[in-house]
Amino acid sequence: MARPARGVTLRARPASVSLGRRTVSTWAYGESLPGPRIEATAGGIVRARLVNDLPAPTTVHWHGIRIDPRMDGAPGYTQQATRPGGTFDYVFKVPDPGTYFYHSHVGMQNDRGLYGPLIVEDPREPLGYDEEFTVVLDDWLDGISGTPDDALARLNASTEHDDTLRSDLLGGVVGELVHPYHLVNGRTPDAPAVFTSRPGRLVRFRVINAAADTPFRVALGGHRIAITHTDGFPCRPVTVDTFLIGMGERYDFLVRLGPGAFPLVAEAEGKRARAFAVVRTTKIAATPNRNVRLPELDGRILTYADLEARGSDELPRPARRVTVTLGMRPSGNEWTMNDRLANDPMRLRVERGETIRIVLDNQSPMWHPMHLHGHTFQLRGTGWGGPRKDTVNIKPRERLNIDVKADNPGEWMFHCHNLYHQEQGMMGTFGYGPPPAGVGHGGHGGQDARGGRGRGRDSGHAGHGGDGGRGASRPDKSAERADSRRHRRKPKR
Ligand SMILES: [Cu+2]
Repeated sequence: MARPARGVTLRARPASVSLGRRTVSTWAYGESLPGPRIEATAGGIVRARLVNDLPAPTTVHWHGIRIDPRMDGAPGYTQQATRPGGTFDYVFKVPDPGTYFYHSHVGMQNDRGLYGPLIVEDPREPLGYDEEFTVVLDDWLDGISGTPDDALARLNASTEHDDTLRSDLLGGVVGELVHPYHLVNGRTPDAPAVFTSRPGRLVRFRVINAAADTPFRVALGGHRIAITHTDGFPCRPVTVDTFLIGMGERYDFLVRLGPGAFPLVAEAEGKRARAFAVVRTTKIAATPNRNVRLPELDGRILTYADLEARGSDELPRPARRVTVTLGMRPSGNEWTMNDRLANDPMRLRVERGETIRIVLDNQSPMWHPMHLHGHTFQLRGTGWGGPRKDTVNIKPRERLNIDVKADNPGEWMFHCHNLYHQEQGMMGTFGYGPPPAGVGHGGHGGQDARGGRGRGRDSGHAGHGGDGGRGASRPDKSAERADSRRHRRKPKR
């Protein structure tokens, strides 16, 4: 019998939080960074009251959950942002077990402290293990080198990318900026989080990348690890030395711990920086050096081709395909999906019950972690039934197939989880049936925060197409104000 999670209050507020040696002013849920760990059981209900004590509107998005669209925290799509002083009760079922997280979905707020883990337990957990640790990774600048909004403004004023931030693994430039710190569970490497266990214990690690702009390469010194899940869903276990985790992705792994104190390193891929924690199983072992060179980081690395969904998680074969081309405008700071920006987004139209294949075609010069709300898709190639995921990394010049079963009607965001790219336009819509007319769709009074124009274009290359924007064109000035201009238009250069 599923047990409902106890109700939790998320009080979004300006706060001073300690990163270990250093205290910063930021926006957080309560005083803690990450926000409180929320636990539920698959099939159960999560109840969370958002209290907005911020000076700006905010929402909570439950990343990866196949959720009731009214509870998705996607401003302009499924609900209005909660205004300063307001509250919103998030109450929703969690259908699938696994490792998830929650975060604000307004503007750059996710690059502050507004995120936390959401762990959904399986009442029939097939894995046996002795204990589990949750590892939330982040890149941090807030309160140190200005705010994330300042960083975005600097990027918007520039057309350059930092060519020194490179990774072969990701096919070129990895990110837009180097954050001053990289964190494990809110702590810097000089005052690291310590996970205390005992030798011989079999431990499940749940790793969540909550960063805005940083992919991490993760390894545990002195151990090989068995990857068991990605994005909440189980996969056939694969033993590796290290794995890459993009923003918005999650990986679970199992490891039997040896005796000692071991570095848990999350190398900021291509950025010459790292997040660091310690896994300690004996009291006497010396604490590992935070700059230690780990051979595991250069060892056998997980690839998507290693991952296979459990048979019962296989999706039906798709009946049709649409292409989503990812691009960059010559400005260098506008990122497109099917040549459109977030303020006039592409819309993939699906019909309830069908399975479609989205061919992601990255014609832009950077990799992107693409995230679909409300669904988990399946990666598929020739002769390969890959993992179920909700966030997938795609390199420049790469094409990937993601199959989606349309079983959760609504208007859903489909976007890059590099927060800077998202704010620079890389946001589209995955919607059921004809585009909803004007405002008030979704049964929850949600306003279209991007204004009326272009609310519902179908622009999948081979989609149903043809209802481009009809019934979607009621301009709404008030909606323009709705959520702090997250999709403001750019001046022409
Ligand atoms: Cu991107």
